[in-house]
Amino acid sequence: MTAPATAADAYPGYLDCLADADEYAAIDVALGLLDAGLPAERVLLDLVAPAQAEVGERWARNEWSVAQEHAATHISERVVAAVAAHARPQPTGGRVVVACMDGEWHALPPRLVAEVLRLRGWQVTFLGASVPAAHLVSYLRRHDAHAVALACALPVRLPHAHRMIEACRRSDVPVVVGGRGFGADGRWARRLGAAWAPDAPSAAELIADERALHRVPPAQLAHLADDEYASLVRRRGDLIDSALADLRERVPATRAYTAAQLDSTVSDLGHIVDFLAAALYVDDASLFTNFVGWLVGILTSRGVPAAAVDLSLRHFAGVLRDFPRVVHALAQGRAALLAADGRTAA
Ligand code: B12
Repeated sequence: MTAPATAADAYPGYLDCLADADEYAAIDVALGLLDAGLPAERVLLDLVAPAQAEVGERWARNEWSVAQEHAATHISERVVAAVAAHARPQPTGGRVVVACMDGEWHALPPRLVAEVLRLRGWQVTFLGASVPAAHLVSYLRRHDAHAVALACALPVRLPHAHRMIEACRRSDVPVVVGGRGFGADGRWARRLGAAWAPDAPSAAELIADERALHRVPPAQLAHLADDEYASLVRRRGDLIDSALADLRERVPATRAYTAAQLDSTVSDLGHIVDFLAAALYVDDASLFTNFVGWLVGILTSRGVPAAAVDLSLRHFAGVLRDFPRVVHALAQGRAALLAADGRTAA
């Protein structure tokens, strides 16, 4: 049988390598494509990137455990390293620093961006996951960076992202942001006043375009003056405690939860509050409704009824009734829950 020459042909076999946790076979598939003449950029973006998205879908559908996801992600990282080592382009451009926002552990997506920038001639320093803002800024000051590319995969990190973007700006280094955390169309990047790129090739074009790089849209965050976001963040712990007490009262089965079940309930309640806070920060209820749709999918595939989420949304709406933007986002969230769950909430 001849080796696949296109990423589409190689994709099913490559996914099998990830499923079998066979890193050597996965590397062989990727290097085979390079040998067949496929550019390294295409191997990274048309093979490794969609396979990682599929890994996420399989985890979300509860078909793959966290351990299988970790094994597959580790292999993808090895494949990226092998492709990068194979290509070794000569740098012709200035230095671009690529980093994840503080608290952001999805390092592989910006790693792909970093490698594409390198392939296109930039000198790239990849700082990896969760870089504290102060350390990033002092790094930028010491190195003469042409631009910094900041990654955010989870919308919940947007308030941190904003602080980081501002901190980088104060050191006069142009910022480009990207990652699914900014929304599929980059709408939350525009809200924060940041230049956004949907993918690695667009990031490379933006970074090469001096005028576009320095044309920064103004942030649209006047709504933060109402203090709803800050109040919600301050009350985070109390909100989780009261929602848990409410669940225990209304759903007696939750009183018999194991420590692990209790942990994951507390973590889900934390997620609800954090996504709600992020939606308030960018003043966009759709950030919260997307999250609710996602959470319902995750829970139902694990046998947890979506009604439990609805109870907590109603609880928060009662406790936070004096906050109009919170009430609006929660109402939209409940509507999204109904749509996702395909039933009428009690
Ligand atoms: C691997 C993985 C992890 C690994 C990351 C390890 C690593 N080294 O990266 C680990 C285990 C750490 C992890 C943790 C979590 N994860 Co995770 N993870 C993933 C997964 C499966 C793959 C990520 C990936 O590599 N994607 C491939 C890239 C190529 O896709 P991409 O993001 O679209 O990237 C392209 C563009 O967005 C853009 N781009 C991306 N970054 C950047 C940056 C810049 C600067 C620019 C310009 C462009 C750009 O260019 C890329 C290439 O063209 C995704 C699924 C997915 N669909 O991505 C979930 C996913 C992102 N994770 C998810 C979740 C929920 C989590 C956790 C909260 C789970 C938990 N309960 O703990 C934690 C959060 C950790 C944290 N605080 O950051 C959810 C997020 C859902 C949501 N509602 O936001 C996803 C979508 C899974 C799912 N289907 O539900 N995760």
